[in-house]
Amino acid sequence: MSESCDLRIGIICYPTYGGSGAVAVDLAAALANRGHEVHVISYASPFRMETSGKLLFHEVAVPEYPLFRYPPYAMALASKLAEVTAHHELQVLHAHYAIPHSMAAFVAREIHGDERIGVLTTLHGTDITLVGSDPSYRPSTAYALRRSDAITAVSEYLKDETLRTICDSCVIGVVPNFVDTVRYAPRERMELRTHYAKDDEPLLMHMSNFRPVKRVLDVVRVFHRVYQDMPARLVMVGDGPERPAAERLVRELELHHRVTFTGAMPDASRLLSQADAFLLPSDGESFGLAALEALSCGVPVVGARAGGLPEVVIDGESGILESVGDCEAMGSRLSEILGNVATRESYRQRARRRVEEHFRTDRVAPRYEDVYRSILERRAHR
Ligand code: GMT
Repeated sequence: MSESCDLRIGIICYPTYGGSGAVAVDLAAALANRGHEVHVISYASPFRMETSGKLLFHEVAVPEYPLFRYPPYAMALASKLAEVTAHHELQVLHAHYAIPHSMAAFVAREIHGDERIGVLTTLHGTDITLVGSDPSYRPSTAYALRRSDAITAVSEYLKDETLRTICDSCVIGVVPNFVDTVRYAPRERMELRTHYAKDDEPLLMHMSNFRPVKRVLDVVRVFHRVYQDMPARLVMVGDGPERPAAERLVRELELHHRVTFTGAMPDASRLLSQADAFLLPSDGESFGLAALEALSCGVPVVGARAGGLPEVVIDGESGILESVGDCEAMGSRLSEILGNVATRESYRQRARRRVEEHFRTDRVAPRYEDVYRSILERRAHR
């Protein structure tokens, strides 16, 4: 285990429901619990952050001005970072999601004028695969990576994509995402489940921001295939651009009495623990945090063999992975599992075990501490 105690760390993230913000905030809490002083900096308080003596939040104010068609958030962020760094003597600035957080961190270091401060960039996915690789952002993303003292990616897949598309000379470590195994835990059947399914009806679940990458229409098609074999139910948690199309398909397939769209939920951990399977057929998920949360609840995951998901879900053990779009294979294999009590139970157990062995917070947080310490050691000798 790494040495514990007292680093002063700034964590920069997006505060919204996206996975990168959730990971950043959970890491901040874990580091604070391990004795570090952690300052989270963003334009709004992240949705599930609880501050304490060791865990503080600083809001970036972005003033409006008629001249600004696009208010320069990165500059306001750099100013706030410089102020917090000076005031709290931060040693490391940890940018979650490269754009524009890493760039703002270098500027803050220069404003503050202390070359010993380290900058770590953690890549989460779309900061490389969608946004960072767009010609509008690619050169500045590549520059941000080259200037970071260390770069981590949440999966081998994302590391390889970054080397291939943005920066082939970068050195990138892989630190996987992690999950709170107490909040996301297997639970007995609860009253809550009866709102969505009867006792003998398998309950399938999907949870996302309903963006095209999530392939929510495939979620409906997989469910439709399962429904041919058994009286299952589907709960769709979240909201986003593909929701109307998914609702249309549900009606076309006459599944509307079997499917519930709940909209966004700030904390779906209890509901997730009531599911019999979690569907995440995305075509380019760099990691799939929601899949990890499902596994932690003992819920097997059905998804596509794409992106970083195969690093999270083991096909035939903790879930099912098929080619992108092969809803027939995903649905028929899921039916077999759900139709056999012993098989279903062994998937549940292996799902939970996989998380306990590889993705527990107390296994992953020390790896970030190691990265911080090695950065600081290198910068001390500059
Ligand atoms: O795509 C999302 O759901 C949001 C996005 C984000 O940046 O918040 O998620 C990315 O980061 C998550 C946390 O590391 C990963 O679990 C997701 O797989 C990743 N999304 C994609 O790669 C599409």
